[in-house]
Amino acid sequence: MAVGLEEPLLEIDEIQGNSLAGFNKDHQIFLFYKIVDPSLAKRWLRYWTPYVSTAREVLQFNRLYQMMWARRGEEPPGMMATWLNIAFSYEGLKLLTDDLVVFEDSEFKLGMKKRSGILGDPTGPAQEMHEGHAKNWLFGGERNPVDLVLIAAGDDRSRLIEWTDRIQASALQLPGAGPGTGGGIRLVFEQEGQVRPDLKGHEHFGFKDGISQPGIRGRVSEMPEEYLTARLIDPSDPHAALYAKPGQPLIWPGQFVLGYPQQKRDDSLRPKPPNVHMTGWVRNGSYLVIRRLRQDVAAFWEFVRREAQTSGIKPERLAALMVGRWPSGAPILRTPEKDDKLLAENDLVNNHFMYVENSSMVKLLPELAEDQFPQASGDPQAVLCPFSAHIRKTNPRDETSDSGSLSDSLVRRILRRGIPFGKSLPVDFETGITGGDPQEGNRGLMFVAYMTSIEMQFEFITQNWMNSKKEPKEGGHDPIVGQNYRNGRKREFDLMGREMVLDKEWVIPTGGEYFFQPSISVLRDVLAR
Ligand code: N7H
Repeated sequence: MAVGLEEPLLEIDEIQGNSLAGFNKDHQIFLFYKIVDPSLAKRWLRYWTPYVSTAREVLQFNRLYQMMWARRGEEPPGMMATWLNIAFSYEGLKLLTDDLVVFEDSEFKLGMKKRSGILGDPTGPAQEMHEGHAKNWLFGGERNPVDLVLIAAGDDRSRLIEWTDRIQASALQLPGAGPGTGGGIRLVFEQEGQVRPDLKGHEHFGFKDGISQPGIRGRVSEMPEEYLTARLIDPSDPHAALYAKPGQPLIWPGQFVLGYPQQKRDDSLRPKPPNVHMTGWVRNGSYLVIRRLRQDVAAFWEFVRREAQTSGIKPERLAALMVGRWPSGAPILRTPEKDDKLLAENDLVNNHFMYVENSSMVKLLPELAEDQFPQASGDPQAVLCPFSAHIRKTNPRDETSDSGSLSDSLVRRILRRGIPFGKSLPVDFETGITGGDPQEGNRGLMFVAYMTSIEMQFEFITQNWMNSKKEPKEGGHDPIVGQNYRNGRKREFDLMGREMVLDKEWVIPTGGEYFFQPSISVLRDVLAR
């Protein structure tokens, strides 16, 4: 296909694995460090650089795993891997190199703590007691800045812990390291994340996550049609030029990794060349946003139960309207009245809908089963799915807004790689009653996202859409993650013609930072040298 031939060859031996390929592991450990002695820290980095997983390694493992899974119909036993990626805050980079003119992203340079107010977090002296105030963060806050993060991921928890223990101990074993230097680095915070054992792939409120991801354009070998993202639409269907599979638009890789062609607002087929700032040593690197979001699961479902009683809408449906998907992941627009687990499991169907246009049959490759489920009707007046439902806020798809049209929503997309942390609290979706002890454990989401402009992507979604009552379409704040720094932090949400006041916050930022995840050669030849 002519368009495909023009897609760039991605340097997957240079790009770290969690961005383009995604670790996709049940267990992850995040180690946040402060650099106390740059030359010792460099030695330590030099030692670990060969262990940093590349996009090629992760991609090949994931493909083999999926291939075996598909043929056997069950998880291939004993097939395991342990992955590692490393990223740096701007302050961390400053300690390791002088060559920093290459960074044009001023938000990255400022760091998350200084942008906390822009993100809607509680700031200023009057809010100092609020858990979400940067003074109280567990890392990245005023008292606990971080210079680098290691993300380790694996299938087996005990092996992963063994591996991260080795990483930590290794710093002290370096020649020249002593008790005073801490081996060049000091651990600021450690967070373990894990896929929920009771509800795999679901976040703590109970909803399936990680369904909607951009289809990244680009090839991974010299072969003209070996794409990073599998193309599942028959080339005779015009959708094939724009979508990898139904509901997964193709986006130029320069939105996620620096140095590649970028998405244009007005033309999805022809990209914009990368600018000069993106081609220096930042090439093959990505900005990485990590935000530890504590979730108050009991408070969320208590609100849902209370509103269900007064509105007559059943708890499960009410919560689904706040998210835009049912707990199984089935989108409201494909099944407005009730959850449909079969639809949710079918990844050729579960993301195939728009907000304005009706969805229609797409011709798939001959070996794939056709979409048998009722198609989605467009919902331009938000009769079926509220304008402010979380997924409609964060990705308005074909809805026009003050910020632009369909292709504008494509330039805002991010690559989400988050994982839950903490012990689950079981929820009965029918009644909205939560079990367990809500006080026990501290649970939430390690929000992890890759992009090439923090301002235009993560901050734009947060500030202009999730935290706004009016954009992309008037209908209140995002009821899941939106924050309102005014009005006593109360949020408002229009649900089927009723204005709801959300007087409690159930997603609270408890730490975070903006990082840059460099290419393998920059890690080896610049930062570790
Ligand atoms: Fe969100 N949730 O449980 O409601 N998210 N999110 N998110 N989120 C999504 O479609 C959730 C957060 C996005 O393309 C789903 O893959 C929770 C932040 C985007 O249609 C669910 C938290 C930001 C999408 C959740 C949280 C985003 C998305 C449906 C915090 C950005 C894709 C699964 C604790 C700044 C939308 C899916 C699309 C989907 C939930 C955080 C963004 C269930 C609990 C901070 C872009």
